[in-house]
Amino acid sequence: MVHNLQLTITKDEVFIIFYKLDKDGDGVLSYSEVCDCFVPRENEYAVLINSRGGFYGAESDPTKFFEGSTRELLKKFLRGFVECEVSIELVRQRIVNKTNLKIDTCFNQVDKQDKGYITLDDLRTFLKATNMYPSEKCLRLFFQRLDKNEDNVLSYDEFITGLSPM
Ligand SMILES: [Ca+2]
Ligand SMILES: [Ca+2]
Repeated sequence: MVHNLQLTITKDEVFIIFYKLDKDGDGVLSYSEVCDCFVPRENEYAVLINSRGGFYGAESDPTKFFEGSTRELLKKFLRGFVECEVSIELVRQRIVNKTNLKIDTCFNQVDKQDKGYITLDDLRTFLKATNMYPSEKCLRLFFQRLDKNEDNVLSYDEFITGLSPM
């Protein structure tokens, strides 16, 4: 990919992309895991991209796939993706190092009824109680980010893994 797109990227950054995309943590990226990365979270846009026809040209050289402008956007996307993940990682490290916060205590704070998992409602209620009112969209994106197996609840493991440094 690096050679193909002539993208400058470090080993750590590749690791970060891989770690984020490998949802089931089996060490390989499946087709659907890769697709997930490029499909917008907003349903309206997801439908647009998913209903678009595929590229089934006869081109055998992968460096010639996609138009120049699409390739530039792809590079921009990957760069942005990495930068975003890196800054999130820094926030996670700061949370743990500076505030001495115990993430398992946090889990219990959000999971008020001791269900052993966290729902979107739990998270909303918790944030409200701490005077934080994120937009519904932000709240959902954050929740989806942590909900790796997409069953609409955050297990203890998902919560801890999502908020702990790598
Ligand atoms: Ca995988
Ligand atoms: Ca889950």
